[in-house]
Parts: sequence; structure tokens; C-alpha cells
Amino acid sequence: ARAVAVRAEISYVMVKPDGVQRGLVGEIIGRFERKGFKLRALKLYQTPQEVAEEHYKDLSSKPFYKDLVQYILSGPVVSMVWEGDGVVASARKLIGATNPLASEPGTIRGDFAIQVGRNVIHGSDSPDNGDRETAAHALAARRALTTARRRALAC
Ligand code: RTP
Repeated sequence: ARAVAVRAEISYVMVKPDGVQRGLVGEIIGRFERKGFKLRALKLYQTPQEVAEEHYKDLSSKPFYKDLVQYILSGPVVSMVWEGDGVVASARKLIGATNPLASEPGTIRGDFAIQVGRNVIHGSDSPDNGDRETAAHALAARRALTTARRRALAC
């Protein structure tokens, strides 16, 4: 029988600026690793404004949209691509409900957050969005090493 190429499922997961600033990156990566998913890519960078606006464009009519974009721009994020069967739905379970006060203990938001506007982490809500978000952030991630080097050379 001929082998059939099966498309791998990926989730785009982002530790938001509060998670990076609070030193939660290692804890978060550990949870995904222990669950058994495969880390395919990882990068720390400052999100460009247009990428943040594009990422949350479905929420652009919401009253909290401006604050949300500002929050994402408030410091570096850690972008990751995790792969595995069912990773999108499973990542959402590991992450917990949008509002951290409604997230179960044992989830990332349930254990580490209180405010919806500072909820530590993002995870794609569908495999198609996993692909779309990874593409949208890829360019910014690629630029990060160059930016770090320029900064180092400038001082
Ligand atoms: P995310 O996209 O960040 O993984 O979050 P989510 O699917 O759990 O929630 P979504 O409804 O897509 O909202 C995206 C992010 O917007 C912020 N938010 N603030 N102030 C508010 O009432 C409010 N509601 C949502 C949160 O940071 C949420 O993660």
C-alpha cells in the first residue's frame, strides 16, 4: 500500500508579555513537554504592531481591543509551535478558560493568573488558525536575531 501523507497538527502558542516578565516561560514549556507534545519552533521577540493588530483582528470591534493590542506590545513574547495529534484542543485545556478566575486549578491560567487582560498565554482555537497564526508571526520571529545583533552592535 502507498503511504499517505498525513498533515501534522500544530498549535501556535504564545507566552504573552506578562508571562515572560514574570518568568513563567520554563514552567509553561515544561507542561507542554510533559504532556508529550513536540516543540517544533520557539522564539522570543517584540511583536510588531501590525502583527498584533492582525492577530486579534476578529476582536477589533470589542471595547477592549486597544488595550489588548497595547498589552501584547508591552514587552517581548515567546512564540512557539507545538505539534501532535489533538494538540490544538489539548493546548486549550492545558491553558484554561479565557477568564483566569473561571480557569480550573491545574491549568496555566488557573494556576498563574487573575485578570482576563493579563492572562499569560495564547493558544490557537483551531488547526487552521494554528497555521494562519504561525505564518503571521513567522516574519517577526525571523527578524528577531537580526534586531538583537543590531542592538548589540549599536551600544
Ligand atoms: P487567546 O486568543 O489569547 O488564546 O484567548 P482566548 O481564545 O481564550 O480568548 P479570546 O476571546 O480570543 O480573547 C483574546 C484575548 O483578549 C483578551 N480579552 N480581554 N477585557 C476583556 O473582557 C477581555 N476579553 C478577552 C484576553 O487576553 C484574551 O486572551
